[in-house]
Amino acid sequence: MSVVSLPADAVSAFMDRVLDDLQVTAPELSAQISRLRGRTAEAPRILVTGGPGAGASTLVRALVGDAGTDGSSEPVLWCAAGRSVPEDVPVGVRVRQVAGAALQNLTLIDGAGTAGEATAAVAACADAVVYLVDREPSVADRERIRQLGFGPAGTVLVVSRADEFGAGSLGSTDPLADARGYARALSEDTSSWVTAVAVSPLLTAAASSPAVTGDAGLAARLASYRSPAVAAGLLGTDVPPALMADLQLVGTYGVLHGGAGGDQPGRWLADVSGVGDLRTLLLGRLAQAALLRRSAEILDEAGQLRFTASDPAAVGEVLDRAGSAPEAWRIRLFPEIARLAEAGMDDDAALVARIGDADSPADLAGVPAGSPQVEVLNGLREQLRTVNLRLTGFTVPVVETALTAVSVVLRRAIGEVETGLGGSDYSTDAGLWKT
Ligand SMILES: Nc1nc2c(ncn2[C@@H]2O[C@H](COP(=O)(O)OP(=O)(O)OP(=O)(O)O)[C@@H](O)[C@H]2O)c(=O)[nH]1
Ligand SMILES: [Mg+2]
Repeated sequence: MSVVSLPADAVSAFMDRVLDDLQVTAPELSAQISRLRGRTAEAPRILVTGGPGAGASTLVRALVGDAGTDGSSEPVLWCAAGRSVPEDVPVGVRVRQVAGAALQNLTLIDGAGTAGEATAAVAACADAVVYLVDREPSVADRERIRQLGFGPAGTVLVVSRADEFGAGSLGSTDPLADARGYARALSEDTSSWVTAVAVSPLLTAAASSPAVTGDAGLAARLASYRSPAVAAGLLGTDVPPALMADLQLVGTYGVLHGGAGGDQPGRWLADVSGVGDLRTLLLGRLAQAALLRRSAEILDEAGQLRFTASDPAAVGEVLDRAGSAPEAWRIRLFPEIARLAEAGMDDDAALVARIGDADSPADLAGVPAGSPQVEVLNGLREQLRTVNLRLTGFTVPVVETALTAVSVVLRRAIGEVETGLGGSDYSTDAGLWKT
């Protein structure tokens, strides 16, 4: 399942526009409006959690670039130094600010294996989640992922400790490659997460440690370990002290495979760790999902402002105009997908995700791009019929809310295509895709 095809820039610009309009219309509410503005500007908050000991803290530190290892077991929110600390951090979550580039566009929350109500409070202040497993995701893992409630688009599954995957370095020729293959297979399960990746944060930590970067002889030693005899020797009791020291430095995986890194073992370790690829994912697709979720929350909160404004009608007008903008329907549909997934309504979640992802009337109608308008219209009517049928059958409130929103979008699309067919002066101002 992919993220709604609305560029992050368009979402941010839209939110700014709505808040600007509100500011002009209701200057007396500027304190509330600037609080909402602050939330639109804040970096996405990504919760990192998973099964006990799956490697969440090590991964967060690898992403943050923090070399410390104070085995603390309380949740920690890591954010950039020099920015204001988020206001709504739950009690019991420690805040750590870090200088440097790593957290300029990302805030990470180490969930520290919190369970029950504590998890709910920590999750409530996050926008998306990275869920770690160090083996096959269990039924309990899947249940936790569902309960976290970020929906497939807001969830990345990480197969962590990948250098030890399966039987580890002494079991398979290349456990990291096995872990990557397994993660690729897990990626197919789009009803639970947007994708799955394998990482080995311990290798990232090794890559940047001064002991590795400052060891001029390391590359040559790693090259000399590339023999089956070394692997067999590691199982024995009399491992030579120099080899033992290298095992501590770069781990079993580094010793057995680091020769592949040539004269740049540090860079090789960082590359194969997969943490860089994960960072790209967090700053890309997951940040996009986080932005949509948060924007929907902010629009909901902005909707409440009409009750406190001195001119409620004028504020209502601004909000109605915003609500009919091309960006608004996709932002609004987005959290419905997560709610449906949380309720176990995977088919409905997939339907809403497909609708929210559509970037043309043909796409929405489920017909090939460039199809004649009549076919687009028939496709849209067919979609609406299916949705209405689902609505008239047995439904639960979460399905009713989501599908009602979908049927509004479909009816609007039908209206737009019909007007186009009628050849009348079709106003594109109200178009679902006109930005
Ligand atoms: N081999 C290997 N070990 C790792 C890796 N990442 C973490 N570990 C080890 O796994 C153990 C648990 O790591 P943590 O980062 O504390 O895991 P956690 O999920 O934060 O654990 P809790 O918060 O206690 O649930 C530690 O001994 C780490 O050194 C990795 O990439 N490879
Ligand atoms: Mg931890």
